[in-house]
Amino acid sequence: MSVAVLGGLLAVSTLAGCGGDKEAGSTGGGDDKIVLGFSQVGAESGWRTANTESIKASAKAAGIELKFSDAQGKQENQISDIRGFITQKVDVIAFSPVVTSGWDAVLKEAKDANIPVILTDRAVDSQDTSLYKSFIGSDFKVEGEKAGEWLAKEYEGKTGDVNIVELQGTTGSAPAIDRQTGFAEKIKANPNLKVVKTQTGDFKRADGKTVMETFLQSTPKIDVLYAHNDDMGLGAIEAIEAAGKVPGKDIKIITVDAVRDGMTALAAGKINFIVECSPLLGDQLMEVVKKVNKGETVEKRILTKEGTFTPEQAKTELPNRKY
Ligand code: GYE
Repeated sequence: MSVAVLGGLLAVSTLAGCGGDKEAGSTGGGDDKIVLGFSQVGAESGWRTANTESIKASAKAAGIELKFSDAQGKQENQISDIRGFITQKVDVIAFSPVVTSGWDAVLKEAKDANIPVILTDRAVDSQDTSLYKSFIGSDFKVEGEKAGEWLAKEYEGKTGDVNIVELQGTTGSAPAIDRQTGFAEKIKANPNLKVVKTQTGDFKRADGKTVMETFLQSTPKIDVLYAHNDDMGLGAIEAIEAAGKVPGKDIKIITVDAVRDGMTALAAGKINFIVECSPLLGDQLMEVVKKVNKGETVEKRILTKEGTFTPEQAKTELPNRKY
């Protein structure tokens, strides 16, 4: 396996047979422009908004005609979007699967129609990986591990129970599954670190707030909140403050994404640690769209490069933040 840096993204090359079954410039909008059908999850978070903007801007810059649809968080909408793109004979289909399971039938329909599919952001659990050409996005398990490592270090050598509550992302989505697993693996060496409550907040700020309210009511001693994204963490902060507690002090907070609102709360000390997850996938997606449209072989897995931030680092980074 080779690893290369491509335009700020890491490409892990397994070169699974991707080319050949699609002719250059075939079908689509009737002129030379590539037509890309993109089915987006929805508009649930700041991350998603930045991701949508990135895809739209990059398509424009690349001269690709984008047919964009917003599935409003529903898998059935994504499936009908994809079927619509097949009927319209777009050149390439890309989508960010809301959940991991249940895609095989529609992906098979796209394959039978000879339309290449690219996954962006989130993974599917299909065993048949020939159903898509490439998967561009983050390693969510590593993100969970980074969150867990920070916490394990924070409580290293200390005694007493540490009660952790977890706000999970959308149930059944790749980031919710992997961020939970990676985190759990890294904290298990210290038996003091206990996840006492875990519940979905659907990656949304409003849900993060209401679920945190119930956590606060049912669990008198909460030491740590691990939220699978900034938005849920920000909603939870409102609930924590309303309960008369100080976020970042009475309750330590770890989130994932590092969008501007999250970084602002981190710089203010209301969040203690953020694991970065970049939504800027547009340019890389358009490069891969052009290649698969020509029938070229592409990297099967393209990994986003990302870091982590402490409050001090957030202060330095904030003026440069693009999303
Ligand atoms: O972390 C969250 C969004 O799939 C990586 O979805 C994405 C996640 C992101 O709603 O904010």
